[in-house]
Amino acid sequence: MKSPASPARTTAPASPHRSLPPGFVWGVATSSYQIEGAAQEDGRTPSIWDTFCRVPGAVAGGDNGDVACDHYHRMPEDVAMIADLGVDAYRFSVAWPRVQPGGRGPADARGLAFYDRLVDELLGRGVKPWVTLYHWDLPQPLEDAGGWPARDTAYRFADYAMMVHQALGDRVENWTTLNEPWCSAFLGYAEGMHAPGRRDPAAAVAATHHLLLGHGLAVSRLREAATVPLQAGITLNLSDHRAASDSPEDRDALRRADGVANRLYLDPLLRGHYPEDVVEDLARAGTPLPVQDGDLRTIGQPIDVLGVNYYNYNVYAADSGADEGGGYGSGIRTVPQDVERTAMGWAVQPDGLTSLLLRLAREYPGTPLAVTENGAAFDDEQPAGGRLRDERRVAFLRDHVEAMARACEDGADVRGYFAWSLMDNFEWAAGYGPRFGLVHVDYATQRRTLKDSALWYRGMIADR
Ligand code: IFM
Repeated sequence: MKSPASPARTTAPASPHRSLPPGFVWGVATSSYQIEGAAQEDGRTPSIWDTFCRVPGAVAGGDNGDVACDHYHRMPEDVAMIADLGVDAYRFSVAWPRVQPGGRGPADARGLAFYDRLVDELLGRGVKPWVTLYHWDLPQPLEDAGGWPARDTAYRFADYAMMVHQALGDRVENWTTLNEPWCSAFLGYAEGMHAPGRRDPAAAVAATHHLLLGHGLAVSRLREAATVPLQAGITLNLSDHRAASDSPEDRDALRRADGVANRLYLDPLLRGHYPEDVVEDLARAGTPLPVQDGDLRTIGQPIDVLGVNYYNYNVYAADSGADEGGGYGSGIRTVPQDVERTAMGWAVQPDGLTSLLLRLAREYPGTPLAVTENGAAFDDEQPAGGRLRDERRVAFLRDHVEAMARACEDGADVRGYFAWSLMDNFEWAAGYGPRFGLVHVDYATQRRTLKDSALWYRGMIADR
C-alpha cells in the first residue's frame, strides 16, 4: 500500500487556475435525500429510498434519511456556509416526492416553496443554483406502477420537470436532468444494492433506456418552456477503465465492462445511437433495450454540458469463473490495485480523471464538460476546538483538481468542478458511516464544523 497521504512535494505545483478557462465555475454538491430530512413534512410522500431503508439489512446500521442533515429546516444557515466558502455555484437536487407527492397529479406548493426560497437565498448571496431534477428519490407509487423499467415513468419525469421549471425557471440557468442513471438502473434494478433493491438484469436495461428517454423528453420540454437562456445537461458517473493486459481476452473484458458503464450512456446521448457491440451483448443475454421509433432522436438531442462524476477506475481481466455483478459482468474480474484507498474502499487514482476528461474530449468532441462530483470519504477524527484536520481529503482534492487542470491544458473543455460533498450526509446503502463532507456534521446536534479541506478549497478558489 502507498502511504495514506500523497507524497510530499518537492516543488510547488503551478496554480490550477492558469490552465482553466475564464468563467470556470467552482462549486459544492449535495442531493435531496442525502441531506434534507423532513421526510414526512409539508406533503412529502415516500420515495423508493424511504421504502428501501425500511428493508431489514438493506442499509448499514438501519439508517435512513428521515432527519439526515436537517437541511430542510437549516437551509438559510447552510446557504450562508456555502457562500462563505467562496464558491460560484451550488449543485443540489429537487426531491420529486416533495414537489409532486406520489409522482402524479398536481404539484404541492409547499414543496416547491422550499426550493423557491433556496434559489432566492443562493442568488441573494451571489451563488448560482445548479439544479438536478432527479438524484434517485423516485416517488414510491411510480415504483409500484413499474418504476424506471416501465416506459410511462419517463413521461411522468418530464411532467415533473415542468413543474419544477415553472417554479424556478425564471431564475435558474443550469438544469441537470438525471444524476448517474447507471446507478439508478444497475445498482437499483440489477444488483439490488440500491433502492428499489431489485435483482433483474432485464429490468436494469429497460430502466436505462427509460431514464435516458426521460432525460430527452425533459430537455425538449425545458427548452420549449424556457423564457430565459438555459443550460441543459445530464450527469453520468464515468471512469476510464483499463485492461489488465493487452491479451484479446482482457481487452474484451474491458470492452464489455466499459460498454455497460460508459458507452451505453454516452453514445445515445452524444452520438444518437446505442453502441452496436453492447446492443448485441445485451440482446444475446436476453436483456434487450426496449427502443421505440424516435426515441434515439429524443435522447440524442444536443445538450449544453455533460456532467462527469469521477471517483476512480477499475482494471479488468477476463475470468470465466467471475461475475463483475448484476448478471451483466459474467466472465469479468476486477483486478485489485495496490494504491491508497478511501473509507469506501475506493482506489485513489487522480490520473484517471485526466485520462477520462481527455477521452471524452477525443471521443465525444464538442460537448462542454463539468466535473459535477469528485471527493472522498475518509475516517475523519472528531472536530476539536472548532477544527478538523483532514489532510488526506485535502490531498485528494488538490491532486484531482490538478489532474483536471492537466486535462484542460491538453485540450479538454472543462467548465466547472463541484466537490462532493458540501457536508457529511446519508451515503445511501452505507448509511451515515462514510463521511464525504468538506464540512463535518455532528448528527446528534446538527452542528456543522468546517474541515481543513473546506478551508483549503476556499483558499484555492480565492487564489484565482
Ligand atoms: O453520495 C454519492 C452521490 O449521491 C452520487 N455519487 C457518488 C456519491 C458517493 O458515493
